[in-house]
Amino acid sequence: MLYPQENETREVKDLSGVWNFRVDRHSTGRDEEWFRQPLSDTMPMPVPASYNDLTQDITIRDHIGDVWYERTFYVPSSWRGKRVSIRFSSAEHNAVAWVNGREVVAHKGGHLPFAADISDIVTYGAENRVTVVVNNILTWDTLPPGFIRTYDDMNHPPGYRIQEIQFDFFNYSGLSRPVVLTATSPTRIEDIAIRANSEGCTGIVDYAVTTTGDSARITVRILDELGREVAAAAEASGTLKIENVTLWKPGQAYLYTLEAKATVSTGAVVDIYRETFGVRTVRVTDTQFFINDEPFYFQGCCKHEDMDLKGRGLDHALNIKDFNLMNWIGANSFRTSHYPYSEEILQLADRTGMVIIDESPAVGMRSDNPAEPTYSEERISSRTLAHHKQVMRELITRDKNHPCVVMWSVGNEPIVNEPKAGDYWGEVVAETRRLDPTRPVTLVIGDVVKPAECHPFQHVDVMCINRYHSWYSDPGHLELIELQTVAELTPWHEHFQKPLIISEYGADTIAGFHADPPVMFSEEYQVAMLENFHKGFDRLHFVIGEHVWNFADFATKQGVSRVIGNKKGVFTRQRQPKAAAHALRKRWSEPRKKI
Ligand code: GCB
Repeated sequence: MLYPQENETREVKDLSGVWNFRVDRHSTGRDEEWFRQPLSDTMPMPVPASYNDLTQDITIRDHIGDVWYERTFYVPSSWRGKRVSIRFSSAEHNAVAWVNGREVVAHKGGHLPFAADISDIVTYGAENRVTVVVNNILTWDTLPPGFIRTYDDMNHPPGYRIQEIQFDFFNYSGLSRPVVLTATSPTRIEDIAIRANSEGCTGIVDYAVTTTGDSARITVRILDELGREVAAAAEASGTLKIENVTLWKPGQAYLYTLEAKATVSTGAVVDIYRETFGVRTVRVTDTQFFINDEPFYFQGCCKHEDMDLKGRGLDHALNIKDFNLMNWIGANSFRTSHYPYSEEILQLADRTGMVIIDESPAVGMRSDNPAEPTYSEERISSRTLAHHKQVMRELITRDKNHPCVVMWSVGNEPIVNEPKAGDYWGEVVAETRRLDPTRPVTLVIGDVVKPAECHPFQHVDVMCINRYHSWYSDPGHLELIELQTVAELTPWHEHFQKPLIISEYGADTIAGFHADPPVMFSEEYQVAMLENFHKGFDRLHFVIGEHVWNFADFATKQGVSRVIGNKKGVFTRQRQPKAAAHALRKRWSEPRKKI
């Protein structure tokens, strides 16, 4: 699914702004067909934004179920005869949309785009209405999974229920990314797939342009950053060569543009799309990760899409600040923990040379009852697997052309030691590889098990392991970290002969709390913890990366171990540095030495 683009053949109308919003408190809206008429009893709500933190009403923040969004929009008369689509960049987590009372699209799963052709439904030169119901309920069949716990006891009112989640971030919901209208020719470029490699000084660009509508002749050309044509062809698919290619490198981005044109039999150019891409190679050995045949060491922090008030809502100012902070701290990469981030974030990464591990929303795949298996028809089932494969398809369809994406992460911290974990993750990894044989695949694990008990890792290219020595285990004992890191990680490499990234390590830290000698939750403790981990990493030749948990403090569900959210950020939620940010900046600005 191509990103909405405005050019001489395509128009985009952004529907961002203040929409009408109504919480469906008794789940009656679908039966009462609220989409038929303008919504009543609404309140204003911005799009894009998560709605949860924007009112003073705790029942809206914690609402379980449907919420309704609606707005009117104008379709210009000049769009008559065009293919008019409505595109939602994401809705957390399930949505149905109606235009002028007619259902146009239903989508399962958050964080990924969906669209509908509404050419025959809209009224041209007049006002139209879009209504969207967004549902935030998570079940064992969704990603992330969750379940509704209903109480039947004296301590809870009749029918009392809560949404149980098994992940550590707030279940923000709503229309968190833009909704746009697009107008293109009915014959149009539907997709462009680009795989760009290099051989010596030559860039090898395999491309395929697909169209819908009447048959069209496709011509393509590749432009460099100065707009000079460096290759061209008159076929919809093929291989193009770029002589003296400039590679896309970490921290030194270089983007080419593949311009595709669709021409119909009259000779008219009916559609143009310009897709940026980078030429780079990615390769994994048993101890290293190569980008352009140069060893790459991942250094950075895992992130969240998270901010005060707007939750997970797209915010360009925040994204620019985050990239500037990552640059300032010396980070060269991050993982989109624990779901696909907005397309706009990947565009920034492409442009700045930030390296991305692109993660699916498969987080919290664990049984709620240790006596019961995770992988069974009651929990993570064949239905979950089918949906997981569908999500990988949508993710790869969306992100395949981004040079910043160097690896897919199929999930975070599932149960790994049940024998069926091997089958489940084996299938997800195989599907991911089938869809994209050019990028390595990883899975992030957190459980402390013996390597032989970790069934999914036989299938991945790179092992990602989260470790919290001196925090969740041996709290307060900083002196154990280096020893435990070396002693525990070495057998993983011996067993699997694959490189390893420490994909999370960190300490909750309240900005402004100080204690020396260090005490948990103080800034000094966070610094000392990270430094002790680093001593361990630097002794291990197969460790190919360190991603601190987390870039910034973020909102979570409430619980006794969370003081107004997770405080493991090296920046506060408002993006001010804790002492750890300065310490990381020092480490990451110096050449890395392995002992
Ligand atoms: C983890 C999870 C992450 C949590 C983190 C923590 O292992 O992957 O989502 O936020 O630990 O702080 O506990």
